[in-house]
Amino acid sequence: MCVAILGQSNSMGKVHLLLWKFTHLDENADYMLELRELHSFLKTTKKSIHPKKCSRTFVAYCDKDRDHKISLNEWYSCFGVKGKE
Ligand SMILES: [Ca+2]
Ligand SMILES: [Ca+2]
Repeated sequence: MCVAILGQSNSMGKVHLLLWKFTHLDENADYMLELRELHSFLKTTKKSIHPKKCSRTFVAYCDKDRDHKISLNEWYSCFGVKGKE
């Protein structure tokens, strides 16, 4: 299950970890995660999943405004964390 990666991290320091991961994955530093950038994340997350297929599922699940990119807010809400007000 691709969605299983979402429950991977514990609540302790989750926001901090997510922010670190986001900026780490955001190679071109535009504060949006594209499919290409998510591939490397999914590749390192679990070897048994198919990166291509799962990135699509991940984006479809998290991309609320359907621009095929994950913003920081979408990233947070996707992992069950509320973005900073
Ligand atoms: Ca980016
Ligand atoms: Ca989006």
